Amino acid sequence: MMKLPLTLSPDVAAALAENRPVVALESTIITHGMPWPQNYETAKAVEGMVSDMGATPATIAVLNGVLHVGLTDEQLSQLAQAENVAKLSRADLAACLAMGGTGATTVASTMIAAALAGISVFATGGIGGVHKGAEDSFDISADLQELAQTPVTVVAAGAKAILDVPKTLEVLETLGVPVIAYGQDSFPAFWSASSPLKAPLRMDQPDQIARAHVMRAALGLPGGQLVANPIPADHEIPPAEMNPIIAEATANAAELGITGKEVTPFLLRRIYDLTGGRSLSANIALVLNNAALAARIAADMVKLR
Ligand code: PSU
Ligand code: MN
Repeated sequence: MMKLPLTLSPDVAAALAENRPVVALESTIITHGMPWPQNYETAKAVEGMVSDMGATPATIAVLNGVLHVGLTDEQLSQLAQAENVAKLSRADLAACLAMGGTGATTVASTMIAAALAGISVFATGGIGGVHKGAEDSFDISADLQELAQTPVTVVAAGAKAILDVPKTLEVLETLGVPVIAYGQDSFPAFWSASSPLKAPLRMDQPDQIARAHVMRAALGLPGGQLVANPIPADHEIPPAEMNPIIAEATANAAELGITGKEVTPFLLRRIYDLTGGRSLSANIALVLNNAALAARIAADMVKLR
């Protein structure tokens, strides 16, 4: 067997060895989801939030053919400034490692790395899902399949309205992925705390989420859970304001013939421009909120081991 080029940072390795809580963090949000320097500042703030909440942050990326779980400040800063970094999903990970490449991990590939390292909880902003017009484009993120296969609980702020949210929920149901709204009945809609859609499941306590994760494994079920954590109320952007902007960004993507893995980064950039950066401040606030909840779930998870 070829040895997997997987490196845990000393902090992450020590926390895992001592059964202390660890929270995985993705890197595509840094390289493709936010502009420099806010991407770097946010990544550091999110790591800081996880630490403040008593867990160890493990930001994940591929650097020169090595899958890193836990990055140094310098690695993070270089990745945040690098141009044309590859976006690595499940399909790309082995090829990038085999060719000695560098790339940022999406939700799907961050889950894969986290599971390999022994990390059960992961915080991000939004997951990929079923794109609007998927009935023609077939554009469905590999993140959904990953949630069905890989045992990591992912804390996100629901799904963005750049996606077809009802279809995303249908696919998650088909795949048997538990979708848990935290502290409310409605499924949060990223920039808005609530939506007209009811979440399939609701939990009000982090330890219930941790117990459900462990219970699924005990049942012999593969896969993880999606925790949908509403954006803090003071950072919400009303749907009435976002919807026309999303429609415009989506139309621009179609006009320019953007397809495949370029779609999500293009829409995020375009929405940033169209909102004059307001989408970004909301995004930063919700990622921090997700990091805090993920740290609490991780703390409850280690008690169950
Ligand atoms: N949604 C966001 N911000 C992001 C992403 C999605 O609100 O940064 C990123 C995540 O890394 C996610 C990926 O896993 O985009 C999904 O891309 P695709 O739809 O190509 O699978
Ligand atoms: Mn896609």
